[in-house]
Amino acid sequence: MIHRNLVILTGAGISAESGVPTFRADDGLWMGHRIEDVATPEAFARDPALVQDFYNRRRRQLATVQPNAAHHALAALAARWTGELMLVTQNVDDLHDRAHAAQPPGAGFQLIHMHGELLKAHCTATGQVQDCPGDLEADHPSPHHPAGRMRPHIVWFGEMPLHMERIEAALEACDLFVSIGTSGAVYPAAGFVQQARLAGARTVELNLESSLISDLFDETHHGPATEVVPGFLS
Ligand code: BJW
Repeated sequence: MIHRNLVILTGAGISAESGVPTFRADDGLWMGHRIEDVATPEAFARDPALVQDFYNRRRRQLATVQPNAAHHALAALAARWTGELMLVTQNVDDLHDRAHAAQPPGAGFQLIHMHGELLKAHCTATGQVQDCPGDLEADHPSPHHPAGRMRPHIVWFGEMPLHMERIEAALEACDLFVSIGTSGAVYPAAGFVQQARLAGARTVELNLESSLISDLFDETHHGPATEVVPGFLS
């Protein structure tokens, strides 16, 4: 079968070999922090300084890493793909963006950051988004509204992921769904494979090891993303 409509979901595993820690490994990103202390709206209300500091450190760390062979292989695919290709990333880093800037994608390409972006912030009063390349203070005033404060443009637990309508539409229309470097622990992203299956798509998982949802895929290929992604896409 020739595939035309492709949805690719990526998670922290695709950026691991660039030096960005994953979430659920023993030495993962939240080592030293309980997830509830940093990645919920309640945590931000309780201790904005802790939460801003956590994201400030990750923004600084992002400046020290580069896209890897897996990001570049996806960018090369997007540059040559003549059908629809939606790349949905759960990652808040900008490594896909940088890889695609180096190899401009075709007209049918969309990149969606469903869990937000580390290098953006939004106003708590209006929701307006702006670039945020550097640090934010705990009580950073909003330029958009006198009552607002700027917060990381990140989807925390209990908040609605971004662009869900566009993602659902692409899943309903897709004939190939590929999941890369995600544990299947967080919804709604972990449910995308079932939605793609309902649409009749072939489903493929590329991950270092078995994930929580490996059984739901038609095919799984295990190994580091810098090897299995270029290998699968070539
Ligand atoms: C490699 C590799 C290499 C390593 N090569 N592979 C019960 C209570 C409360 C809430 C819920 C509940 N049940 C369900 C919920 C909902 C909740 C949820 O799913 N909770 C679960 C914990 C159960 N979800 C939400 O709240 C979401 N919102 C929501 O549901 O809104 C309502 C809604 C209703 C209807 C429709 C739609 C929505 C929001 C979720 C927000 C997630 N945010 C985070 C934090 C972002 C902030 C930050 O970055 O600081 O996003 S959580 C964190 O997990 C982050 C990630 O994007 C996400 C997924 O993690 P990921 O990418 O899978 O990473 P890991 O570390 O888990 O896995 C890495 C994988 O890579 C592993 O398998 C490795 O083996 C592999 N790997 N090295 C290839 N080199």
